[in-house]
Amino acid sequence: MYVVTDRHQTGEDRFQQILQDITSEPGLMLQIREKDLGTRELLSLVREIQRVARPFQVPCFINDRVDLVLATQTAGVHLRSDSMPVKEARKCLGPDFFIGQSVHSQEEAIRSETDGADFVVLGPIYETPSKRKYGPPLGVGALRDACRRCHVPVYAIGGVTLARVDEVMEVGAYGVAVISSIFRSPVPREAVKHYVTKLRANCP
Ligand code: TZP
Repeated sequence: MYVVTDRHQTGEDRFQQILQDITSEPGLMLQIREKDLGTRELLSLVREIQRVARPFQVPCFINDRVDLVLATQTAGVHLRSDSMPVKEARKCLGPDFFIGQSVHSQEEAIRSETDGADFVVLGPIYETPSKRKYGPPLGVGALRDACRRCHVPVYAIGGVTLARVDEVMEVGAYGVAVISSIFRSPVPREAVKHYVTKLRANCP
């Protein structure tokens, strides 16, 4: 379960509270995706999140910022499709950090894998207000094709809800990446718990 942060969906206070609540749930990875923060603000947010996430060994990924990954020694970087190329990021990070990448088509997913990404996040699979700029949803058919062709884990993102977990896992997704169904949930910790239970039930 890959939870992607968006403090704009909650407000600052609740955001911190949610992170504290969910990080103790097993089975979680976090992507810190606060793209509008300046370097120093982002650095202190990462350190704050590490403080709550480290005791539970939650792997944290920083969106786009290879430099901050090195500075804070988080698990790895999450590249956008227009970030520094995977190969360049690998040169900076070496073999000991993970590199994930957001992709928006099967072709991008395969390229990302060939370039050395450790996992890809494909979407939007479903319609989502969180991200309209990538156009219409790709649908589960595209997810199925990407999962068949990629060897690295493929996470489904975009409009994923608890009710859709079975469907995306059935077509071969390794897991799901979500924003609003956690950050807009009235009880985020319970929501994470339900996701993890459902994902585990779908594991071979
Ligand atoms: N990339 C593709 S869709 C998306 C991102 C970051 C937004 C996912 O948000 P939600 O609220 O889980 O649909």
